[in-house]
Amino acid sequence: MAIVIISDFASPEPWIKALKEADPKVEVLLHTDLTDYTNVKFALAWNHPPGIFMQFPNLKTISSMGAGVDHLLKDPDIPAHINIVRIIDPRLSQDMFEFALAVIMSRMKNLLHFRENQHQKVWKKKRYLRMDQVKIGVMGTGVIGHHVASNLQRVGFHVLGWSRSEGQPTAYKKYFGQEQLEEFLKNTDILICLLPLTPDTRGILNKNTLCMLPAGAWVVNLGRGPLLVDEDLINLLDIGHLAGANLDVFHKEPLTEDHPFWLHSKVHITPHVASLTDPESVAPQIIENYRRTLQNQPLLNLVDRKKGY
Ligand code: NDP
Ligand code: OXD
Repeated sequence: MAIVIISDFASPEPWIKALKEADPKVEVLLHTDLTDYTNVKFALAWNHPPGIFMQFPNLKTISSMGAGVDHLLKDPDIPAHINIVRIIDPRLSQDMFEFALAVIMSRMKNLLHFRENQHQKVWKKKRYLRMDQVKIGVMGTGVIGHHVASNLQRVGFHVLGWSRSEGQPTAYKKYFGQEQLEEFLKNTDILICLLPLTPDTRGILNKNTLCMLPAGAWVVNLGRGPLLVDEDLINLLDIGHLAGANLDVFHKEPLTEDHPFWLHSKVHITPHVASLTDPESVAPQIIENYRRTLQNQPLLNLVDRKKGY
């Protein structure tokens, strides 16, 4: 019995090391080294080859290597009886907060603008914004989004949140459901999108919704690329309704060489690095789910396959 890693990672060694350190007794194998597929009950996966899970007749649990599970749920060949679990990790949430804060501050203090001016040897002052002058809207206040929203509020921002359901009371003002989306967006100057990709959220950042943001708003997509309709964002940047965007996630990753985002002066790209799963930090929960799988016990961080997140 072993944990089998099925990923597109060039070097899965840090994962193997972290899992072995968390429990030296557990065997960890790469699927490319497997000879006997019948013995596998637990897989740890990221961007697996489609259909591969059909080769494991006794598989019971697949753990995502990250918070998102869209990479798994888009595969129609994962049998319905297989449990899918995901990563919930305070470090992942905190790293996301730090990234969101960095992006927001660089927008407010015009750091990207001055970097451009530096390239042209232009010395020109521009007024900055203060925390009390911008409203931050966090779209998707789940585990990560809620941490980001609460901490932005704690450091002094005016924060709004939006999610599918009303959920627990929060210190920041919370909107929920389609009916309250417009009110949420109308009051948002910097939009931080932390939604999961599901059939309901695909394309949710489109010309209709982005037009609801006030003129001069800034869009930050940290969730998944297909939440955004790329052409609609470019149009609204070009006509000046939106001031700029930070994009960390894309329809196709790596972003294709001919994509207009690369050379757009108002688009700022990072290569899906807003918050990276730290193998050391998450190994204990993976080992625990492996143990629970073998003992037929309820799993941690189980995904609702019907909801899609
Ligand atoms: P959660 O599942 O904890 O939270 C998802 C949130 O989205 C919930 O608040 C949920 O609402 C809301 N939501 C889902 N569907 C809808 C909908 N149709 N309308 C409105 N709200 C909706 O996820 P996490 O916070 O752990 O992670 C969020 C996403 O962040 C991941 O799925 C992944 O795509 C992305 N991510 C990106 C990283 C990066 O480096 N760029 C790193 C890590 C994660 P409700 O509360 O009502 O259920
Ligand atoms: C994740 C991610 O989902 O890295 O954890 O995007």
